[in-house]
Amino acid sequence: MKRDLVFLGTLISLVFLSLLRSGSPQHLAEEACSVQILVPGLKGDAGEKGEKGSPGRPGRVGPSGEKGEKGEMGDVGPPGPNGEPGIPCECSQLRKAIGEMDNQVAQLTAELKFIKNAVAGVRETDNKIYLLVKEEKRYIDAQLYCHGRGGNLGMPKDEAANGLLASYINQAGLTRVFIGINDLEREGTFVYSDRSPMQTFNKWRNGEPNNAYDEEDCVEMVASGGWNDVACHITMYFICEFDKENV
Ligand SMILES: [Ca+2]
Ligand SMILES: [Ca+2]
Repeated sequence: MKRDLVFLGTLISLVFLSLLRSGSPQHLAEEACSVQILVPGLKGDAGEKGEKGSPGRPGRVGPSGEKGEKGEMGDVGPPGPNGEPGIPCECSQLRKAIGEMDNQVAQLTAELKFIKNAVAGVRETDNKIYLLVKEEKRYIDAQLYCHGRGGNLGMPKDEAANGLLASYINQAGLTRVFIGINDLEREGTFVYSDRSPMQTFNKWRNGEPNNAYDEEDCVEMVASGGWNDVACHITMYFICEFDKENV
């Protein structure tokens, strides 16, 4: 192919030379330029395919889309996991405080009841105050109750005191109450609850004290003012007495 081209080029050169020799010098010069311009070389064969180019730059960001409509509310989600366990509190102090307050409330309630009883009506002599307590208690608890308030179970040591207690019981509509007499320490030897011995004065009912069932070591007064020994573990109302000088 190249050889053919060289041949063709040589042939064209020869044609030019023959034309130059046959024309005027000026004409020849113009002819030479014209030929060179007007006659391009033959088209060459297509070259080999080039290598793939580098990727182009990314395009511009497009405009924002239109705002969509608000969707409907979703369903309620499932419950979350359990939280971590709390820190244990120092409860022992609180429990102790609450326990103490409970005790105080109980104590105040008892005091209030005592005062209400007292306001409801006491009996008094020149040197004594008697209080009928309308709470059923065993002898020992009744004695503790009176002691706790600075007194004793009622101890009728003469006719006047005994009569006063009897009327107190009657006016309250009661039939019996504990009074402060017992033979707990020595069977058959009755003493007052302040440990003072029995004197000649007594109001034993007929046939009493009989220590029935071998268990009667405490004493009740009945509405008539008479005394009877009874079991200490039974419960009934009772009368407290207080020395005025101690109140
Ligand atoms: Ca007895
Ligand atoms: Ca008896």
